[in-house]
Amino acid sequence: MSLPKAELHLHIEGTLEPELAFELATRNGLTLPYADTDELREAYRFEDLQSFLNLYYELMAVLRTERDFEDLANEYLERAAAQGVRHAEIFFDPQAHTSRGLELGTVVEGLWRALGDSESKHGVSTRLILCFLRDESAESALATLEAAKPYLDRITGVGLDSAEVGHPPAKFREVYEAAATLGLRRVAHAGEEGPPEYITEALDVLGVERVDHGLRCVEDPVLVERLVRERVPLTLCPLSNVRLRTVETLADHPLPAMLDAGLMCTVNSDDPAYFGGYAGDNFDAVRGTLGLSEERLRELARNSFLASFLEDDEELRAR
Ligand code: ES4
Ligand code: ZN
Repeated sequence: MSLPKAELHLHIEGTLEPELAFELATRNGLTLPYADTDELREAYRFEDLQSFLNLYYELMAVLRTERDFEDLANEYLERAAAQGVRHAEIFFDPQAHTSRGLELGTVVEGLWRALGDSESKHGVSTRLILCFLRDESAESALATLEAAKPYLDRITGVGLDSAEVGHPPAKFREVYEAAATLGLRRVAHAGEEGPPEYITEALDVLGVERVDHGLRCVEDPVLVERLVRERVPLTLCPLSNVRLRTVETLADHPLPAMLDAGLMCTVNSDDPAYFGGYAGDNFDAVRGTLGLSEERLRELARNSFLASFLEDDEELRAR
């Protein structure tokens, strides 16, 4: 099945497939602590978000040049297009690269080499969303936003990711205010491993327009009612939730109940190279295991365009 859809929750660094990781390591004269792609794939058994993040940050070391970021994004866009993705709002983690000595320009220019002609080459329109690492300081986030100023013509919004528990949204109030003043759109991960209160805080303190994951809202009926009333989009990532053990099995995923409650859900892939599938694979999984009707699947696809940062005319063309 290849329903036209928009991908709204995708970390570009999480699209690094083992084959490309080895190719880039070789190209950059680096040695990975894994014998081959099979051995690397063996390491993709995660206990929780942190155990995944450890590998995610470790493997990023192979990304060094503009061309590396270009190749990474091109491979993603090609795979996404093959699964019906017509529009992709792509997260990237500048601090994970600048902390290794890379220039922010290397990352943005490299990604842009692929994103710049994605519409003509892959039939996929794109937006870039700069994410702050919430387990780094608020000062580091502010410095990152400052460093991004020369590239704001290519950056649509800001997000917040990495280790959630212990790093509540309010820690980033100031940088989100600054981002809003610069005309940037705002999203944040909340309620993936963190409590429902973090979702409320992301809305009230950071002014986010969408909540990434938002899964744990189901624990708080009053919050669910608010999210329904305000039509706040949630960018759910079912296969990610299974791999990071946020839900026990896919069959236990609350997506059907969330849709029945009237929440504006979207289905996305998060870190597809690590979690076993791209956007279409996530759609197939929820259709197969959760038994969603064709009508529900069409609703999810429609929501993905409505919740996107496309302008109305672009949105109509994309779907
Ligand atoms: C992430 Cl699944 C997830 N959660 C939070 N931060 C992330 N960064 C990359 N993937
Ligand atoms: Zn994510």
